[in-house]
Amino acid sequence: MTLETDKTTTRMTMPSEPTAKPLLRALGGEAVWPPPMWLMRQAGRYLPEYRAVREQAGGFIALCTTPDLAAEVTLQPIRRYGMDGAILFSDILMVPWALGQPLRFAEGEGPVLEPIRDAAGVAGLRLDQVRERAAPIFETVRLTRALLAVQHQRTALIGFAGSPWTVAAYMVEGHGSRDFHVTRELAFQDPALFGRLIRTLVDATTDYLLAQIEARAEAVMLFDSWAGMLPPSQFRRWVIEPSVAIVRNVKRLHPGIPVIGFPRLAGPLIGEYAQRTGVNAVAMDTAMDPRFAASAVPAGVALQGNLDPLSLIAGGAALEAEARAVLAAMRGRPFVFNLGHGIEKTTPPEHVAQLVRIVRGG
Ligand code: 1CP
Repeated sequence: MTLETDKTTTRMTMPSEPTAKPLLRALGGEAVWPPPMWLMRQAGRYLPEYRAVREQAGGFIALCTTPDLAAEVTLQPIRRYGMDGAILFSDILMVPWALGQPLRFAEGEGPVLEPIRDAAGVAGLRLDQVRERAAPIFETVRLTRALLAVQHQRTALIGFAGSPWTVAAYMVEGHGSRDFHVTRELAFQDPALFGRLIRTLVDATTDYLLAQIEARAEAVMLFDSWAGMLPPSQFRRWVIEPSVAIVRNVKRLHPGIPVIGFPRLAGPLIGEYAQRTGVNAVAMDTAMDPRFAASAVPAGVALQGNLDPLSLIAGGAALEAEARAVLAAMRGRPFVFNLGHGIEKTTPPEHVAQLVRIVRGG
């Protein structure tokens, strides 16, 4: 009951004039049609102009912490396709980096961190340094917003962070993994220690998102890519509860900024996630049936997703059929067209243009 009241209040404080950006209208609970669209990982290696800037920057962290270059790659897909959303170019692992955990992006093998698995490791994290270390990322937000105001007035800027569970999984494991065994074991074996790590991440993530909003991000997204590997009891404890806290913290200061949650592979728990966390929108992964999500998630909460990125590699009739199926399932409700996971680096850029034509045609 309290949650419902909160949501109503939130909606009323959101921009609702017809001139508001389509993405913000949809996230505010309006069934905008044709739906606004953007794509997860829309800036990236499938674009030749991204590869050029990436090379110029030297490394991936250098790219994320050089505002001119990060703003430039954020805008590249907007220039090409006129997307309704621009997502800050950064990475979920920049929060551990800002907390002082050594991080590098190894060519061809993804992120590598010095694993944290004991009390000393957790105690060594520097919450007090997050704002200062991440300052160039907030500067990218400020710069991108200023450039959008001049060049692309209908495009809204989305800030983001990883959710505590997913970020903790990389911090404990030290790298990507198919099953994050070490992390899942630690959460069972030493929930007090793991809980301290999660609480540190709740605080760091709150601060990091607030700073992006202060730099004028217009919406924020919480990526929980590994939410789906937990049993329900652990999902409630490590995915839902920390997300409840972050959404509450953000809404307390910025009730009008919509929050998108992405509990990837949450399956039937998607409804409970939507109701408990109070997010304005839930991003559906590729495996989610949009019709199930529409029945499980409250009607005022927007849905986002969930085209299979592999159909985007295929293009042609396969892409058209898949995109139309998603559109048909979502017609009449607040919806943002997107992929069910990040765009693949072998995606032909012209297939993205084809998708934009399909979605804009309604
Ligand atoms: O060399 C390169 O260019 C590095 C590739 C790359 C890119 C383009 C990485 C390394 N991160 C990013 C950008 C990124 N990552 C964005 C930018 C905005 C966008 O255009 O969408 C965002 C939102 C992310 C988020 C992210 N990073 C997630 C959550 C979403 C998802 O895809 O599940 C995760 C899990 C990461 C970790 C990460 N960063 C990079 C890689 C290769 C990975 C995956 C590692 C693994 O588990 O294998």
